[in-house]
Amino acid sequence: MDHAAEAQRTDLMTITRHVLNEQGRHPESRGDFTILLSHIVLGCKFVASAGEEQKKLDVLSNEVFVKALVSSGRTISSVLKLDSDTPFLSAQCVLVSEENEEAIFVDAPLRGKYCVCFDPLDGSSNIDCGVSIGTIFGIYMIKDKDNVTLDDVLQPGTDMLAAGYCMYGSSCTLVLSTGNGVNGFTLDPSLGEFILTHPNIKIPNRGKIYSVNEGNAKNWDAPTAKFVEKCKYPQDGSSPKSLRYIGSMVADVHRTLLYGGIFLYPADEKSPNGKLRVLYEVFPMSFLMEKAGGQAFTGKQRALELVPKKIHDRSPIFLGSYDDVEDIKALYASESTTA
Ligand code: FDP
Repeated sequence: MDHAAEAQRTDLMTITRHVLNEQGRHPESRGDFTILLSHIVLGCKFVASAGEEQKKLDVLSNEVFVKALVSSGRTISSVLKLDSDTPFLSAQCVLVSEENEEAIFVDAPLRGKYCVCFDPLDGSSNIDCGVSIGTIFGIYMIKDKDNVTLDDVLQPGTDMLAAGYCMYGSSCTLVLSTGNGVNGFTLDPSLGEFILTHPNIKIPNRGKIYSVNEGNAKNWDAPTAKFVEKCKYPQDGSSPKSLRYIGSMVADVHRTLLYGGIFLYPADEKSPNGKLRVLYEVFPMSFLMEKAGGQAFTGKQRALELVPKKIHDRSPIFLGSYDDVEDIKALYASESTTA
């Protein structure tokens, strides 16, 4: 019997144990972050197990995450991607309305010191055909507990403390960074626990895949068009890259993180800010990419240095392997010098 292998197999690193270990690196910590995260994990488990429900899965996910976060007693506000008709209000929340998309301020008795920005079910146009979809989240610390405003969530991505996503697919995988590396956990349905299966994920420096909705190509700017042209017809003797585009951000980013390459949702003439939302798509995924050794760029700057003006702002994004993102940065730089 291989005792070392057996010992490893039975030494289960659950996500809670992992976060508690991380907490040990911050002696001042009182465990609030661990509690908050365990509520996010609960929301993910619920969504993963929700099969044929009466309610649409995206509506249900909204409700689950809002209630899980409010009841954690560790959040002060949450920003969600909401459909105009999403009925999510719970008794403990105040709704701050900006048209139909709002931030929720948690009532004082349940208030904590964290802001959570999340998309409870990203890629929801894929629900009915069984394609992998996911929850994306980013966590910040509030600035001043006695004076909480929307500015607490309008912070640059560089202020983010932690970010992650949970992908609901052939297996349920939660990828998390609390600032120190990136780790992937797979839900073991028999245990009901996320177990560390992908420790210390590092994205390859260069990849063989590009991922973009090429249906928008006629409206792209010159650097994006040139970049994709080079992926298909490289002039340096390298092989052409493969195109893989699922159209579900969590699935496309997960593949990019594990296999390398680049995911892009660029600006185009019709959508000068691209499509993806800064607070709960661009920032968390950019944070994970950087922590895994990759890069994230908007076409103008490092993505995490953006400062959103509104909670549902969008931004173009190019993220993935370090060298692949360097290539698109060089194309934008040479355009600005020739312009
Ligand atoms: P969806 O519209 O299905 O919710 O921002 C949401 C998103 O999916 C991302 O998950 C995905 O990467 C992107 O939109 C796909 O957009 P296109 O259909 O325009 O390619």
